Amino acid sequence: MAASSFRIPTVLSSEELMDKSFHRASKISKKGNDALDGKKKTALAKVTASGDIVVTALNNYVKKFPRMEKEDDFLPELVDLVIGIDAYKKSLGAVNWAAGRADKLKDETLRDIRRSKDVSVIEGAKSGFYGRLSSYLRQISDDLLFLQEAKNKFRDLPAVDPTVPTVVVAGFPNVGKSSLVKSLSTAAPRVAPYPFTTTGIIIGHINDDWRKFQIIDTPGLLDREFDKRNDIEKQAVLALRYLTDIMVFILDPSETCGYSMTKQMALLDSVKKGFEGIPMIVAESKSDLIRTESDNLHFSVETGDGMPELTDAVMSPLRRMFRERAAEEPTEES
Ligand SMILES: Nc1nc2c(ncn2[C@@H]2O[C@H](COP(=O)(O)OP(=O)(O)O)[C@@H](O)[C@H]2O)c(=O)[nH]1
Ligand SMILES: [Mg+2]
Repeated sequence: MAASSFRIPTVLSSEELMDKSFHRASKISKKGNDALDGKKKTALAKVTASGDIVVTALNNYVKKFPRMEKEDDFLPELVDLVIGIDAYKKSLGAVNWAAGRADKLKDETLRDIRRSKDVSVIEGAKSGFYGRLSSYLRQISDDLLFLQEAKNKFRDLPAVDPTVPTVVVAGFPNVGKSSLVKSLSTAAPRVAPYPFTTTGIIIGHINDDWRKFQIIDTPGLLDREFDKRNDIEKQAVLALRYLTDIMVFILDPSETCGYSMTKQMALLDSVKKGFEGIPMIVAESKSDLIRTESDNLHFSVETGDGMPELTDAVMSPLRRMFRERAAEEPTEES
């Protein structure tokens, strides 16, 4: 994965940045050939140190925060939902602006100090520098706070690779979703945070020869009718669309899950509406208990009945997607 949230630096507030830069400068004192020369060298060193601290920090934020372009492993749609892409880009732009201004200000101040032959002019240039530097930082104080909040929110985004074809499993609680995800995953699935949920999502990986797929179990997200959700939950469900390449909807005709088939069919309709345009495989679980005559796939994780057919139904379209995406990707050598 390319960018990860742990590489995103902690963002200092404008006051903290200013304090840091003042503090560094306050410790600097240089000797000169005479009083004027000493003042000049000290002022040059202070302005350089202060300016560099601010410019380096700001440039580092701009560089290390994800750009929300293709190579970032955050889903832009999720970032938009959780952080707001426009506001995010605006804040990064403002920080970039301030870095440029601070850098230019530093250079101009150093030039003025170098040319000066008067202690009071040197002092004036220096205090003017600090005044304008803190003014630039004050102008981006909201942006810095926004980015620090964004950093915290990035941490809660699921680390899914949007380039890897992904199957999402839906259905009422206890129909057998987790059992299926476990059975199809090559290694033990791991829990990843997901915005607005306390349970997170469970991501399993499927290694198919050299190819990799993801299979995602979404406790609490796709196990209730859409209309019955609050706005935040609705958004969380909608955002899931962007992770989903194929959906497997599980019906439990044994009803040992505790939900009647009528209720399960209603949920299926609701999920279908929310995920229009995304291919859906409807599969009936627990075929060791009951096997209906329906046209749906039938399977049992318990006995393995129907598993080859279900696996094939899931993997064929994933393999096709993998080939399509591989064809779209630029080659690595360049
Ligand atoms: N008889 C039978 N029980 C199953 C099968 N698959 C899952 N179960 C049981 O159904 C219950 C719920 O399964 P789980 O995978 O946790 O469902 P989830 O809530 O949809 O994730 C558990 O007690 C499982 O042991 C199956 O193929 N046959
Ligand atoms: Mg489960």
